[in-house]
Amino acid sequence: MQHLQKEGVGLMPSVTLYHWEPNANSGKPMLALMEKGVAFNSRYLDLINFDQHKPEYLAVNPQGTIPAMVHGDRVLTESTAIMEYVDEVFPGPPLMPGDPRDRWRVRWWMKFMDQWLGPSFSMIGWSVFVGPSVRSRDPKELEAAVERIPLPERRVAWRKAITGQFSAEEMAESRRRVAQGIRMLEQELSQRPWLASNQYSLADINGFNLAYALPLSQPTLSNDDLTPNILRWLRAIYARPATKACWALGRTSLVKRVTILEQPHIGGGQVA
Ligand SMILES: N[C@@H](CCC(=O)N[C@@H](CS)C(=O)NCC(=O)O)C(=O)O
Repeated sequence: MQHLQKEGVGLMPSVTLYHWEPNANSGKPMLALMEKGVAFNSRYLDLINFDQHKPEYLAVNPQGTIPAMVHGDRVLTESTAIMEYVDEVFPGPPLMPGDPRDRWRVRWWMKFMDQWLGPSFSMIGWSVFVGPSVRSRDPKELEAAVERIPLPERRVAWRKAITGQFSAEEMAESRRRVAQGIRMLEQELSQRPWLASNQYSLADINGFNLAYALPLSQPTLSNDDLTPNILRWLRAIYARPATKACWALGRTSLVKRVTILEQPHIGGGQVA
């Protein structure tokens, strides 16, 4: 599928993005490209179908993780680094602020989300969505699929998701981090319109990919009564045309959760 926006009409895009849903790591470069108005060939890999471990994709990224972006003869991996590349290489609205302290804050939040908060969101997502999505398949086929995964740590994550064996301790730690992350986001967003500066930036793109479904997935921790600044911020990002176009590419119930943000008020007592 080809996404031709402002600049790319009539031209073959020089960018190909291999991605899954507009969610977490895949959604970061998708949304950055769309915000910049960069045309790209979209190559959807069905993570639940193990497309990311098939030879065609391993020829692009031997680690078998998504996303990956091809720009001309360059192959780029690591979602946050790809976003920074996209912002620097292509024209369009800048997604990094000019002030050095704001730039530091963008990078601080992205590191925090990528290394500390994101893996906890991911563990919860894998235990409630990815694992249950594949569990009913033939166990022999599943084991063969897991054996083909190149990275040992991803094999471990898949096995735990399939068998529902994330330990009570690691799930409790993930829940603790999500709760703390929500408090930190609320505090930061009470100080300025966007997460890291007064302009929309890569930190907001990164954060939205992590937090877009918070009022649905953590209704007792994040709602209009308890975290009004997070809700204001999520709705402002969801209202952007690039976000709407990006999330329209979603195919699963996972990303359809974003429509909760269309509700004008999500109260503390409301569990959707
Ligand atoms: N640090 C990498 C992580 C990439 C990654 O692990 N992506 C996940 C999806 S969010 C993946 O490819 N999982 C597939 C698998 O483990 O089989 C990035 O930010 O791009």
